[in-house]
Amino acid sequence: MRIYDFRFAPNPHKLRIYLAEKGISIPLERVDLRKGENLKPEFLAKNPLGALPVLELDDGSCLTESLAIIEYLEELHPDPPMIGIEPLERARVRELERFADTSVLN
Ligand SMILES: N[C@@H](CCC(=O)N[C@@H](CS)C(=O)NCC(=O)O)C(=O)O
Repeated sequence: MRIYDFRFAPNPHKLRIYLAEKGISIPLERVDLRKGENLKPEFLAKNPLGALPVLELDDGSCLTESLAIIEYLEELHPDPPMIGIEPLERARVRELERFADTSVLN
């Protein structure tokens, strides 16, 4: 696995915070948004939207949404739980994440 990342962008930052809190180590590969590296054909082949973060799996396939990446990693590494255990708790975490994404970061 590897993660395509850019230090100064909020969605990649959210994923890096999650990885740090979980203690998960995945190699990070920098894609400089300021230089437009996300618009190069090699990167667009991984995510046609040209957005970060991207999790590339060992078979070369890619996950391209930060929340989907976090939930995938959470299912692979359930301990310690980072998005709650009980259904309502998990819904509250998703609610807050969506609120931050749509109302704070935009
Ligand atoms: N819904 C996506 C949004 C991804 C996104 O918008 N990423 C921004 C950085 S925070 C990006 O790469 N933008 C491309 C650009 O600025 O050209 C996610 O949560 O992963």
